Amino acid sequence: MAISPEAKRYTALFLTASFASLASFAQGAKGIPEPAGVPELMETFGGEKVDSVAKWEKVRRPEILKCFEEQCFGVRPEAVRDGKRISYKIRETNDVLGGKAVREVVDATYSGPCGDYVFTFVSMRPKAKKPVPVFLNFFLEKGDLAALTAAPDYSDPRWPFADIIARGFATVAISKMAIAPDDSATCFKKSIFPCVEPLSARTKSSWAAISSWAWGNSRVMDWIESRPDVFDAKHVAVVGHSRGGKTALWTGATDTRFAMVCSVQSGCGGAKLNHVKLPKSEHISQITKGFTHWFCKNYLKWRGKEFEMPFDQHMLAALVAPRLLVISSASLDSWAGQPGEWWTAKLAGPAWELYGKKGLEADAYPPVDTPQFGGSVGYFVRTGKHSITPYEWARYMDFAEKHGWKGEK
Ligand code: GTR
Repeated sequence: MAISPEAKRYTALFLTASFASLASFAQGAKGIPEPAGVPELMETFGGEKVDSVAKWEKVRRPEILKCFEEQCFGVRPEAVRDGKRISYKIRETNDVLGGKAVREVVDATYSGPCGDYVFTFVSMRPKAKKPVPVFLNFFLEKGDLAALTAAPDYSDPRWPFADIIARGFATVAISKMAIAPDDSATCFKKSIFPCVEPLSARTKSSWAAISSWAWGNSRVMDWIESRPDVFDAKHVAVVGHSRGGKTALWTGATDTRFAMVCSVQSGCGGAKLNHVKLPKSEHISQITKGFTHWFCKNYLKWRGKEFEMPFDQHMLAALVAPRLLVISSASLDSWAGQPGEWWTAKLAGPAWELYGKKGLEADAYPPVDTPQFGGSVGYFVRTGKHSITPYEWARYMDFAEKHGWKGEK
């Protein structure tokens, strides 16, 4: 994948910002900036109070979803709204991890109005006697699936499948590259997009990369559901780091079959609240310059207008209710705006309360490496920099087990 000069500048900016504030949040709770003017979660855009599950599910949830579609991630064309145009073929099956697990490489074919599109994903499951929960890894693998599919013993700390299998869970990984390449030059050309509709049909609210990646996650979910003999489709988590974390949130928002969503350092456009001043963090003006292909064009109009936005990321997070949600940050990752991520977790809580559940059970920003896992919304900040590590994976499995997910070896 060619990296544009713009993207290189952007990466440099990102690194500088991260290192400039090493100390900012290492010491914990006190002194995190307070948000101002946050849009009311439990009030409709028309000003009506939302005080019941019925009102939430019939009015507020759909209008928030529509708002994020039209203003942020884009609206999907009719021809990708369901999984009906897809077929799956297992290309390869191997025994892995000394015979403890089975690996399958799956080719999915989407037959669109404008052409066929084939994408591949990889599944690893323990040789268990009953169906097991699944952790879907939306993976930021850059090599167009080469590493994922090349060798059965492939290993990567960002996808510690041996640890996942050891706890009796299955895991499936799909690369962002499988659905749409991550650069504005080719994203809409050499991808799922032209098989769905002609490029000339695109408008300011058309779906973009993040929406297409989330769509891919849902198609993996279809496949998981089609294998009730081995997978427990009622317990599937979607995990994603950074741009993958934004994708994980949008996956959970648009597809309620996912029982758990894990957003890892997803920052701007993901879990970072906009209505809070965090000068060292990424803002909409920056993200839409470096990564125009992630969002719909309407999103550009919010550049520099964060405090005027009638919607914010706590509303996106609330779309996951009443299911499980973990938002996590890294101590050195101020570019992702850690306190803004905590505020999103906190302010989404009333959606869980409607269902008689608890959101984030915490009143202050936590010290590092101290998960706040009391409610159905969890939060933690890991010591270290912007990445997903086995630490994150272990915490997500802890959270799942705490909520009754059972592995089986
Ligand atoms: C950064 C970008 C973030 C984040 C990240 C990533 O450069 O500014 O929004 O998504 O990349 O995906 O690693």
